Amino acid sequence: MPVMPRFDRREFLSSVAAGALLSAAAPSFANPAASATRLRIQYREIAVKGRSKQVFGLRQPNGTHGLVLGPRDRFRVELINAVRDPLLIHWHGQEPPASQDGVPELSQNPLPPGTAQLYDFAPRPGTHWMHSHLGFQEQDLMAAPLIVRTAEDERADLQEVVVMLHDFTFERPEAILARLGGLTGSDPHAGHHAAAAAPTPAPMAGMDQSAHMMPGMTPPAAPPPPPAADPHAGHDMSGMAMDLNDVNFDAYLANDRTLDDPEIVRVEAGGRVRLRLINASAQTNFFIDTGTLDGRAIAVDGNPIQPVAGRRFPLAIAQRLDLLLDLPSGQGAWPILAQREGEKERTGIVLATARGFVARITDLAADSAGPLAADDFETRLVASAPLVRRAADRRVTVKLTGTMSPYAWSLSGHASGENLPIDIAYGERVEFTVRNDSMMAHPVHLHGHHFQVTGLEREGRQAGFRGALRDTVLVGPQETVTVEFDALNPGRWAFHCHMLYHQLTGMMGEVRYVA
Ligand SMILES: [Cu+2]
Repeated sequence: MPVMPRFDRREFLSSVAAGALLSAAAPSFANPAASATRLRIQYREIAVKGRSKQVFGLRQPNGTHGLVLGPRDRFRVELINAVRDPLLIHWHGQEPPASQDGVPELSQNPLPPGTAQLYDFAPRPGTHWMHSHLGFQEQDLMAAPLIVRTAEDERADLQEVVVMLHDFTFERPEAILARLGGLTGSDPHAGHHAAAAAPTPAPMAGMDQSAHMMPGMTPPAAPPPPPAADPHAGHDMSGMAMDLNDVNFDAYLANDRTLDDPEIVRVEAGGRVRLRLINASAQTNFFIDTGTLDGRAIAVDGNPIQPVAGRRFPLAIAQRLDLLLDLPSGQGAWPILAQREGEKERTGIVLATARGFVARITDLAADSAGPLAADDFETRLVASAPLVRRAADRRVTVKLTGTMSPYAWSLSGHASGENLPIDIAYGERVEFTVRNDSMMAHPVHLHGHHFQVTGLEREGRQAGFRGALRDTVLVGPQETVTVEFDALNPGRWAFHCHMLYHQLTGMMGEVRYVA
């Protein structure tokens, strides 16, 4: 059952009390300085489709949500826990020392309520984001943009627009996972290792097809889109049904809003816009649709690429995409939409000139989108600054396995024994071959590093290429994706599927530097 929004004055009071406690909290690895930007995790209320819900926010004292750094700035943040739960924030796309990566158990302990922590490292440029890596907090919007601008960005004559996408539920995420059949009775505050180490959930009584059809979930085999759109959509080469979405949501948000009340961004006629798109969804892949505007993709996951033209671009969970748009010279309004893969549901914002007429946009597209993993965008990408070519010192095959029923997933770099760390050594060129043996696509994320995508095997066809640098790559059902990276950031790093409910039910691994 949906939970009624909880919100009362005590939330504010507890936040104030938490603030008062801060002077007593000792940041553990550096002294807080006046130059640190304060980022306060607090409760906030948002209205979605006429109904309110209390969610999390990460705000600076001036009200800015998240963080934008300039080319000469250090990442120097005082993170303040002003909510009632322990929490920890991961700086997705950054390459900090491992102790500052914000993953429970691997990097540091969660921050108790009323405490603060200083983070201080050299930031990596690009469009990134920050989010909780603890329990279900990310689903309740404990996430915000993290943009690091370059000197070139500062010189560019264009308008930057950040668009953050979310899937949104009025339900408690714990209830969603319980209905999926995963980790019943789990502790939402448990770190990922607790989740990964949990025994494989036994099939629950009643977890049959009908259980899968309960409200809030899609049938295990999503109906394929109209054949005219894509004959292979929804099926792999053998005709087996693939699963596109395993959780339905109450809404899809772009900068916290739905299309019945979208954000209208004022733009100049004839101007140039750089969209910095962030897919901060827990469990939803999107296609970005620029409508009548020709777009040029110029960066993925914060890494510049040779421009790729188009009007429709895939954006998997946790990935980022930077698009350049040149606006026509007259007055006008141009929706930028994000459509959920496999479905008609969409969200978005509107770019509009001062006198541009903004027409109402429905939140359902005319046609269902196909599967993201069937798109060939990845193979067309070329990194602006690729890795130097060299032979791999270490090759690891990583298997993605799991099923919807029972709802249990795993990621393993070992032939036998799961959830064992993958050992690498400093200075090595490492090649991961990620083989997806399941019927669902998984956006796989490596912390603390950016890898180059160098291979894709799909439907029996193998392509080797020197693709984009990324920190998150989508591996389609029955696909194999190869990535390479240089092991230059020692420590223990999370390596996992970025679908929250997969991660919490076992698709979570570790990459570990050994001497
Ligand atoms: Cu997954």
